[in-house]
Amino acid sequence: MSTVMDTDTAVHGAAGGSVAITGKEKRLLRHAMMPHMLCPGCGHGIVLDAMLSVLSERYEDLDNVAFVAGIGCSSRIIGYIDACTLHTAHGRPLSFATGLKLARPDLTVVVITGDGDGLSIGGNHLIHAARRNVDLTCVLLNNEIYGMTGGQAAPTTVLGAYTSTTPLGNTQHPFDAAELAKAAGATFVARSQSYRPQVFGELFSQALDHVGFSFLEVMSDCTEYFGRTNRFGEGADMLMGQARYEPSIDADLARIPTVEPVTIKQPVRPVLPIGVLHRSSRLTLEETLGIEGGRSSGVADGKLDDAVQRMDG
Ligand SMILES: Cc1ncc(C[n+]2csc(CCOP(=O)(O)OP(=O)(O)O)c2C)c(N)n1
Ligand code: SF4
Ligand SMILES: [Mg+2]
Repeated sequence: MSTVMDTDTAVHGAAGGSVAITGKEKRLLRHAMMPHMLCPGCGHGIVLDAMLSVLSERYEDLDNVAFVAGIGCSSRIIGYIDACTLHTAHGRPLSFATGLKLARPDLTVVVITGDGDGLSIGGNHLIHAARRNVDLTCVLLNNEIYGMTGGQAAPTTVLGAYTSTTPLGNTQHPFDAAELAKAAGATFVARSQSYRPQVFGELFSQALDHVGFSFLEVMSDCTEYFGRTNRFGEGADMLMGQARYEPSIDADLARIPTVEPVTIKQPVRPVLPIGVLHRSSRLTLEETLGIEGGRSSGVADGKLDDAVQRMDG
């Protein structure tokens, strides 16, 4: 899984090529961590590049931005960002991030997680972070597999997909991560993909601007396990497979996901809506706790809702 790259070519692009990080975002790289460990063609590198690009536009330095991640190839990418980074236990980044945000409400807190980290072992933490509406941004890189540990099936693996734990094809239905976050109470929900880094950048920016729990799912590709095992081709082929997704960045809400029928004989990746899927306002956890120093949700002039006021009285 390791590839030797110098710091000018830190992030892989499609087909085993590389995207040179030469612009403003280069200063946000943690050069001492190079070479990175992502496989050629891995979608996570494209997402890291796009993320650095947004960060370099928004911030002079990352002194007030903290990244929290669990375990996985996706979670690993925070190690390459020159910011305050907390690499925590598998599935637990949202718990650590919640504690951090309550202790330091002035910080911008970004959680990076994977479909295994955030939906499997950490699924419970995700729904409760969304329910509490903690003011942080959670980016979930969904490559439909556990990449780091050898390609086991994840809760997002599509029906029929071959993985190391489903050698005869997956027989379990996958989660729709965005719908799950929305149902659990996330106040900003969006989906993006590594195929369209600019769309990712726009949605990531909106997620950072949003006050409350923002959830951004990014469809990414594990070339090494998911791609190879299912014969989806090289990195470029997998990226082109994502072209079937329709972006609708300004088409707020109300898009019904069109999931193609799949059979368990032939794995087909679903076509899911891309863009902002949900946006609402609720008091944040910091506000309901009366913690000062964070951003205001603007709901009811920052006053607690009736139930909480009755409790106080
Ligand atoms: C408590 C615990 N259980 C299991 C593991 C092994 N483990 C490490 S990463 C991982 C899955 C990561 O999958 P995902 O979050 O989808 O990341 P990816 O590598 O696909 O980006 C697992 C099962 C662990 N590190 N700790
Ligand atoms: S997610 Fe897959 S392709 Fe990417 S680094 Fe991990 S094993 Fe390699
Ligand atoms: Mg994964």
